[in-house]
Amino acid sequence: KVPWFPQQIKDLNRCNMLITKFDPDMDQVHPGYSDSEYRKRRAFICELASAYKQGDPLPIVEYTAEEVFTWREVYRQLRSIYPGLACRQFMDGLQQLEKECGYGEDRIPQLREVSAFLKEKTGFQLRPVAGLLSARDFLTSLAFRVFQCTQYIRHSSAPMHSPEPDCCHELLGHIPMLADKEFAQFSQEIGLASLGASDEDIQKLSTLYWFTVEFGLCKQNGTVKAYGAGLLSSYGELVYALSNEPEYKPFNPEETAVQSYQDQTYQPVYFVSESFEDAKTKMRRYSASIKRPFAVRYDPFTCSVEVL
Ligand code: H2B
Ligand code: FE
Repeated sequence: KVPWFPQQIKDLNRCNMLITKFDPDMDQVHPGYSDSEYRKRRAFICELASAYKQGDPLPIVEYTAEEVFTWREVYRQLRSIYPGLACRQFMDGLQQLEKECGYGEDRIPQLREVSAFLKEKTGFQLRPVAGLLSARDFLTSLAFRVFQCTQYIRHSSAPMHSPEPDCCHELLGHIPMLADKEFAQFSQEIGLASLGASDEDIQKLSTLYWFTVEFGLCKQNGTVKAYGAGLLSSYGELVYALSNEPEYKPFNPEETAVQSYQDQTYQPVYFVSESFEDAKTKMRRYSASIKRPFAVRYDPFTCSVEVL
């Protein structure tokens, strides 16, 4: 039996299954676990996301001075090392965001303005989400060029590390890449491949997503650069990934899809793509090999998925 999947963009209102693994209310090692003020603030921002329906204006959050302080620290540190370590597409996107979308260390950009910016660049739009989503629901939204984005910020005691996605991860790691046309297409294609896929195939696609969109490296002008958002939003892991310590393997979907991975600490292995073009071609071949009793096509005029 084929698992249910959304066919219209408004069906994404049903794709909101959260994973509580790294939630500060549940996870005793979360840096915010014993800070009741922080947990209250988180709950407030998460309620905005839970109440959101497709088509609503994105919620505006008035960030506190403490939250902006955390953002500033993250922004400063990361911004200073990007030029040598981030891929060209990321740098291009970030520079445009700085020029056209109010990115900088002094304020946390609002999802509403970032979404409008992306919409013009690549057709991607944002949707607020209350925390870590199930892999299926997360990947599914990519099929519609919708990126589910957390809006709360990490705890101020640990600006350089967050066990779960937060707005620093989304805004600094993911958004600049989603402003690139080719990368946007790559992301949507993973999403389309996930629609109605078996749990086993979702697991594999999720691992592929992990080693590309989150922790991917690519070659540019003979050097290896980072394009994965998990790297580009973590000072420590970004430096580590591009040192000569970790193992590198060439990106190859069949092999990458079954590699085990770490979500508590740095990755022991990273996959290097020759280029986005190359990664896209290989992913396409892989996706075509996934067995489904139907084909899907995205219709951008109606923002819906046709089942063929
Ligand atoms: N949920 C949220 N909110 N953000 C993510 O970046 C994310 C997610 N990534 N759920 C997903 C899981 C990813 O790790 C893969 C698809 O499992
Ligand atoms: Fe992410």
